[in-house]
Amino acid sequence: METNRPQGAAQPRVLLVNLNTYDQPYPVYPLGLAYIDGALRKAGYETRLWDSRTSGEPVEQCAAKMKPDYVALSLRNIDNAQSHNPLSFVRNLSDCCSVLRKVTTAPLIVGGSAFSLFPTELLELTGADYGVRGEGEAPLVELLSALRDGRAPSEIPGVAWNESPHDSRCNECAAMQAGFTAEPAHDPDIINAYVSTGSIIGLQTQRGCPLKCCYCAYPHIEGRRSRFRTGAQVVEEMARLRALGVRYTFIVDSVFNTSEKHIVDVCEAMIAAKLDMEWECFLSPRGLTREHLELMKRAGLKDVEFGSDSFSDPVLAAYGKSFTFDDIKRVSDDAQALDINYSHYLIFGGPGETPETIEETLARAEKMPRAFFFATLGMRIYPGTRLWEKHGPPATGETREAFLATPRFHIEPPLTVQGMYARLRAFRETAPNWVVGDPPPAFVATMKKLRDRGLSGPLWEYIELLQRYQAHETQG
Ligand code: B12
Ligand code: SF4
Repeated sequence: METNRPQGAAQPRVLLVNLNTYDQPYPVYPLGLAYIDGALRKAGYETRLWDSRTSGEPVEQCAAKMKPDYVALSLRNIDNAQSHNPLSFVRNLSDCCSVLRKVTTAPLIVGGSAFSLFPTELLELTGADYGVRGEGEAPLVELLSALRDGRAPSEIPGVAWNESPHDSRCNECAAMQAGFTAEPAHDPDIINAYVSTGSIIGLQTQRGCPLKCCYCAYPHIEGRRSRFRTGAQVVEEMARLRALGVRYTFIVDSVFNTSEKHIVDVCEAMIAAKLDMEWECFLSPRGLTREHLELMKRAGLKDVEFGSDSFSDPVLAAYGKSFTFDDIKRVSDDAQALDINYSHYLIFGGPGETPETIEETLARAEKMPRAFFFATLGMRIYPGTRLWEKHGPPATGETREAFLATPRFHIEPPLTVQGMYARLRAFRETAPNWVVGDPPPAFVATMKKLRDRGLSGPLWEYIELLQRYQAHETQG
């Protein structure tokens, strides 16, 4: 086995590892690791990012050459969150840890949104040494300095460690999570490789969501208190991305419209900067006015993903949403009037859903002919949510691991995944603007070809066109 630290090295070295190879709806650029990279460089570390998609060599070869002092692995997805076609990605992390152990004695440290959901379980399962839950920049820098100084890391907020072989522990995140402590470090080659596959590079303008939808893990991952970047900071990053060839970006905030002041600050800065960049984002129908949408459109907003969940008021209330169907209809009409493409994300089968409320949602969707719809079947049960308290281990007495190993979904009886899938697929036959769960393989292949030819953006109009053509072929 190689020794970790090369003789005479000035700066400690950190190998950053992005394991995400899932390509639906397209390969996703590792923005979280870019933030970690930025924070480590700012703190004086030498870094190198190994990306499962774009690095030409196996991770163990990269580690053997680099001889890192620490390895920081990012786990974005535990699974694909699709109840009718579940896929788990946990094994990738365990396998990667095993191969790395053969070539380096550097501590293996895991973080990322998926890791944050099951930190102690994932630490045990993968054999990694440490983990960081939630926002990673400040805790990781603190953890590395504790490890270098020989201090116990068990006092650091958000850090997970192995107390003994079968006793992994994780500290709560700091009550006032720090927010943005460094700018993300973007590697031009990696950005370029993602852009050339039609991927949409992410950009974050805020962290945290103060709302309490019954199933949503975002506040658990990012915290409840909103932390905002200024319009000037957002535009500075946009300009950097623009210089790297990015023309369209995805604002990855859990919800972009949490604060009117923030919308105005960011959009006005974008308008003044005249960057010729387009973008999309998640919006909540709650409190969203036509003036907000108009301002966002002037700032480059092209496509909106509304986290609507259902078009039935009793279901919206049971899901803990803070708006009604009237709000959804109003913001849809506004987006349409302003000629902004928009889609609704819908979750079928959660608490309060019945066969009748499903039909109500479908009937109301028909009244929005220019919208696109993304349907998820069943509600993934995540720790830190009300759904977890009611239908997860605290209520059923099962282990937390059981909800990690195989993705678990709540489906309100008497509904079933198969029944809902059949109903929605039948509905989709006459509604090509619907995507139900993951798209079929033939369809994925065509979308990949389009993206490889340089088409960027969400491509919803192509999805609709392809499905229209497919339906025509089937009839013919
Ligand atoms: C935006 C988003 C999307 C966008 C991405 C757009 C884009 N072009 O980037 C879209 C809509 C395409 C999408 C798709 C999917 N998504 Co998504 N997405 C998100 C969201 C809201 C934000 C992700 C993000 O970019 N955050 C900003 C970055 C900066 O934060 P971060 O990655 O978490 O990194 C921070 C920390 O995690 C940590 N960190 C990260 N890595 C590391 C490593 C180390 C060593 C350390 C110490 C720390 C650390 O520090 C970072 C900086 O603070 C999250 C929910 C959330 N609020 O986190 C879900 C989320 C990540 N998505 C999720 C899922 C499931 C998916 C899909 C599988 C859904 C689907 N079936 O289509 C796909 C998979 C896409 C893919 N190919 O990987 C799940 C993952 C959980 C799970 N079940 O596995 C999440 C958590 C949502 C949820 N359901 O709770 N997604
Ligand atoms: S679903 Fe959206 S609004 Fe609701 S808690 Fe999650 S991020 Fe916040």
